[in-house]
Amino acid sequence: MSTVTEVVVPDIGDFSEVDVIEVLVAPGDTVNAEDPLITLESDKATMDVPAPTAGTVKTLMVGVGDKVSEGSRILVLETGGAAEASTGPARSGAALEAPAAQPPQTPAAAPARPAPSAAPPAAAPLAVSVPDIGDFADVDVIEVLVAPGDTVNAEDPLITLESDKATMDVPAPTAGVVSEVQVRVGDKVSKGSAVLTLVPGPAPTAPAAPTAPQPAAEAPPAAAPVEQPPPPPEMPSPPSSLPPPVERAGVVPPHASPAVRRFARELGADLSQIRGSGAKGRILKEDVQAYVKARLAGAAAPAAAAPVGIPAIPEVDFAKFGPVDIQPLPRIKRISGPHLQRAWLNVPHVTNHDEADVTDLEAFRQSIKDEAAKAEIRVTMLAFITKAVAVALARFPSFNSSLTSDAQSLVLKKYFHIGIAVDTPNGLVVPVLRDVDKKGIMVLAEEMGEISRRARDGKLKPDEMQGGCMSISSLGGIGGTSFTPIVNAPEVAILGVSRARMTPVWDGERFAPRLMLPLSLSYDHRVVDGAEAARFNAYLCATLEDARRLLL
Ligand code: CAO
Repeated sequence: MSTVTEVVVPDIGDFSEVDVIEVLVAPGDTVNAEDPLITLESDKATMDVPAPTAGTVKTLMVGVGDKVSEGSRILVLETGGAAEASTGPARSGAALEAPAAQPPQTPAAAPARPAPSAAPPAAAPLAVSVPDIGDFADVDVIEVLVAPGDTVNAEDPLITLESDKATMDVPAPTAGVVSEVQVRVGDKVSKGSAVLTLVPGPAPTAPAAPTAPQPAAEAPPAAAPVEQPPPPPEMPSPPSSLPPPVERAGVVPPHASPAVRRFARELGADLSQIRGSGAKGRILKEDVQAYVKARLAGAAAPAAAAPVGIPAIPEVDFAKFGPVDIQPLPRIKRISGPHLQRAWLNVPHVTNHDEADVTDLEAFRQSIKDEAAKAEIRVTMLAFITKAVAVALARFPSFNSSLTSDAQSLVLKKYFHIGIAVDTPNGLVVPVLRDVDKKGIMVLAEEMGEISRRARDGKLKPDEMQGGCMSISSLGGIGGTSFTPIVNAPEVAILGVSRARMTPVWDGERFAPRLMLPLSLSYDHRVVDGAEAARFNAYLCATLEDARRLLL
């Protein structure tokens, strides 16, 4: 039996009206207990609100840019029954009755620090300790932002702490000069742990000490929604039409302290584009600086960057024409959308259409179906097509390549990994079958069944969606006569498969009924010429027409 649970913002200390900077789930998503649902950011802390229990998101009540406080409604979660079966049991059953019963996830959201005015008389050293950080203890010090001799303003960040759910700055309780620092990166601290000694003094007129990462600026603008990290600048081109690997999928938002986030925002740097060099990939102030420098020098804009100046589609108030309902896109679509657009804009696409006579192959497939079924393997045409693509890639190496970032050379791959687009309730994902050239049809069919099952259950691991040489998008089980798939860049070709149909084919004397399989090969015309593509597709057809060729 399923239970409906309303998830609300837990105790976030003294803070209220905190910005929602990321919404990490969409209606229909299944979540495990403790999975982050939304990310909040105050001027001192960034924190995730986790799922109190496993379940399926039914209704979402917040969006990026909303302001929330303790008790604000976030979403409705259906727990138990089918919802829980697919996601595993919640860590704590109590949450079923008490939706917001999670401990505060925002240890530093309310640093109970002395007010700036509480500074002792001038020159009396002030011991600064870790404020009330909620239920958390032994939290990592991930950054020490000041050194002895530094002058700080009240509220300047001194150190940054990080638990598994929140990143928070400990701010200066008053302006002054740091006389001694008592913590180091890597230390673990709890409420009351000594941080440093400060000799209070008048607020400096200049910006804070050079090591403090906060530029002296007014409240920053609201954070932009965090986009999915694109590929690093050295990658030949971004992922594309098909959903990107999970680590690019925005499942893990960029990791950075509030001070670094603020710093990045003020420089207009998109954190999602920056690769963190800190522990666990955390983005440091230096990473933001390096990124901005590189952008200014033009280094971060690869030759194949998307063209600029494309006119935006004008916004329309659809409600003027009739009733409307606005629903957020599922997460996978939000992630794959920008990659599809990048691939579409970057890759000059051409699609070659051909047809393979698979009459004999289908007869062979039918003949082995029962044998395979005994081993619980479902052999569909796709297993043969995948094998044939690997054979064709060996024959036409330019298809098994990627352009380098300067678009001057080809990276030719000596391995044969094929991505298979799988339709899931939340959108497309593209798991990759490895070393297809070394595997037989039965093994490929078995692996295909396994990865599609896990894709549909949302259980694929990030590395299972990486490293593909070419992708296949098969709509053969659904229908259609042809389509134009978008190349999954940095791959250079993708094969679209439509439904095979019994067709009258002229054999020189008469029309014969033949099962014809439509194959639509989209390719990057910078790498592949039209004639080469026609040859590749014809070779593929010939291979499928005589399965013995799969052995060649
Ligand atoms: N012609 C005729 N019949 C076909 C066929 C084809 N090209 N391809 C599959 N079929 C048949 C299968 O044989 C199966 O019938 P039986 O059960 O009688 O054997 C039935 O259609 C269903 O097949 P399937 O879709 O379950 O299996 P598959 O191996 O062909 O495909 C998978 C697996 C995961 C690729 C597919 O389920 C899927 O998700 N396809 C959608 C991919 C997609 O959305 N692409 C669009 C991307 S846009 O760029």
